[in-house]
Amino acid sequence: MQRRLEHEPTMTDHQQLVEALTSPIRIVGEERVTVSPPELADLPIRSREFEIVCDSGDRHTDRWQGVPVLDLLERASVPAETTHLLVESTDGYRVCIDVEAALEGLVAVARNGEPLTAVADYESRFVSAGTRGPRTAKDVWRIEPRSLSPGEDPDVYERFDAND
Ligand SMILES: Nc1nc2c(c(=O)[nH]1)N[C@H]1C(S)=C(S)[C@@H](COP(=O)(O)O)O[C@H]1N2
Ligand SMILES: [Mo]
Repeated sequence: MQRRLEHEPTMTDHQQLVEALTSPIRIVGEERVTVSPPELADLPIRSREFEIVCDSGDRHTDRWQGVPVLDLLERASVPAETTHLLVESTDGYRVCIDVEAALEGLVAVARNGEPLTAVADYESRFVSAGTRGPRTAKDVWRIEPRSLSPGEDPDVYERFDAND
């Protein structure tokens, strides 16, 4: 199946993006599913612009290309009461993101049309609107919907000390 990334004249072909993905992504919803690299390659790739807020307060707007988080979650039946997503990286890094923001996000494999493997030392990155830089987890391997009670602090589910 031939697909195209919208609005990205510099985008290298889809095949190159897909071949860059070596690691499956596990989705732990009501069902547990593992989406293998070939299955990831069969999901639509979308191009979306996000503003990422750095720790320093700087803001960067880039156009990211990747697999919509929603498309991944739909494979695993996400409970209606979900409030947050735990997004875990292969290095043990873990972030806890408000589900409303996360569902509009991508597991990106390219930035501004350039495959991440070509411009960085990671192959995927979780990105969503307004997400602070430290919460854009690289090399995503697991996504788990969680239902936090009102007033519960999402930060306690996170692990930032994996490395930087
Ligand atoms: N898996 C993983 N993702 C990560 C990190 C990490 O250590 N591991 N560091 C985070 C932090 S603290 C920042 S500021 C950004 C850095 O992104 P950059 O390399 O594009 O500057 O990635 C974030 N994503
Ligand atoms: Mo950071």
